[in-house]
Amino acid sequence: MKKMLTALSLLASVMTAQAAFAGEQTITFTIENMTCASCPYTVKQSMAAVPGVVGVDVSFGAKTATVSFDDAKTSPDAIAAASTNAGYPAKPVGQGS
Ligand SMILES: [Cu+2]
Repeated sequence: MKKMLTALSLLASVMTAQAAFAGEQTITFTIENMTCASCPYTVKQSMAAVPGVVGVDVSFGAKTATVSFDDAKTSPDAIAAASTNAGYPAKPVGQGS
């Protein structure tokens, strides 16, 4: 019971935080084909070029890219497409394959 209450209050605080940053979301993608240390740079540049993207953090080790974006200006699909078109297929984490 206590655990559930903790989870609920955590959820409430997350929702409050999202309201404070209306429109800005963060999503993590898995990135394929990153084979050398300069690949993350290419992925970052291609994602950052999408209008509405606020920030990109690419991890070469984890093969992921965490992207902050304004959901009024772009979408996860558009961001993934930018990386995919650059030769690095991107898929949102947690949405299967
Ligand atoms: Cu490379």
